[in-house]
Amino acid sequence: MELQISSAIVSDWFTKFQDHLQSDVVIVGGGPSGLLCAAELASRNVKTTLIESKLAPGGGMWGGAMLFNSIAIQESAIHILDRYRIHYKAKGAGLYTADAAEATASLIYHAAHNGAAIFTGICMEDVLVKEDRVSGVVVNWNPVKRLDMHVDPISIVADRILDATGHPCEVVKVLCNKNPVSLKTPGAMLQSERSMNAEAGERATVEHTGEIYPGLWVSGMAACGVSGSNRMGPIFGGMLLSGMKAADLLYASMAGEEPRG
Ligand code: 48F
Repeated sequence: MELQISSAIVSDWFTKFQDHLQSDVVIVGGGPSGLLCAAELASRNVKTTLIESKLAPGGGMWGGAMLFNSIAIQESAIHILDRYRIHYKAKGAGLYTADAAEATASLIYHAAHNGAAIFTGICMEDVLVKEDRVSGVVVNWNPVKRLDMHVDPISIVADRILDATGHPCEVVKVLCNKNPVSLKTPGAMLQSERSMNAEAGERATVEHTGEIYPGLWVSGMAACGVSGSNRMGPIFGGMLLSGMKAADLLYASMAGEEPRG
């Protein structure tokens, strides 16, 4: 019995990983924007891989604000809560709250259930750049990185990578640190996140969601940070709208291609 249990797990995981070494889209970071994008793309039959460095996807959504695990969402994103069957309560002035655990769990469930391959405990440490285009990500086990073990990574190939790593915007950072690139940002360079302004930040997150360098898209807080926009604090509508916009743009960029999914 023990042998069969081990064999089932090992063969299942390796088959999934092998199958996703080449994907249509690789999403780095399983916060709200990355998860929503994964759920939407997978539901459109796009072969989607999501890499999350922690054990549980969800990013900053679990914690709400200061560990108060309720999240605030504005009116313009309520249709997404309806779509994902997340309960919410009206709080006046166009604001709503939802239970952070229910909301986060629903996004994770839908991403996985719709067919995105989610790999946890794995982090992106570099990108593949070929002919001035990002064409994949270089990954390793997060514990390997944390223990500072000298172990080489492996690569996952995809024509489209989404940086959904939140505040650290790690994919864009590594691209800029290692390569002389010109980004589609103000000043053509990596900007840094500005202080909190909820309305401006929410607007900017959605506005700056898009392709920032050939083959590399940004969403959520990463879209905000790389464009030098304000953080928005504990309101999540912009993250959901950004994930939806990223999915729409990525999907549109594949027009005419045969999805692998
Ligand atoms: O930060 P995060 O939740 O990203 P987001 O979708 O949402 C931001 C909000 O949670 C909140 C906010 C708005 O209310 O300001 O912060 O933009 O999730 C990012 C995920 O990326 C993972 C990280 O563990 C987290 O779950 N991540 C970060 N770096 C890497 C990574 C990496 N190098 N490789 C893999 N995953």
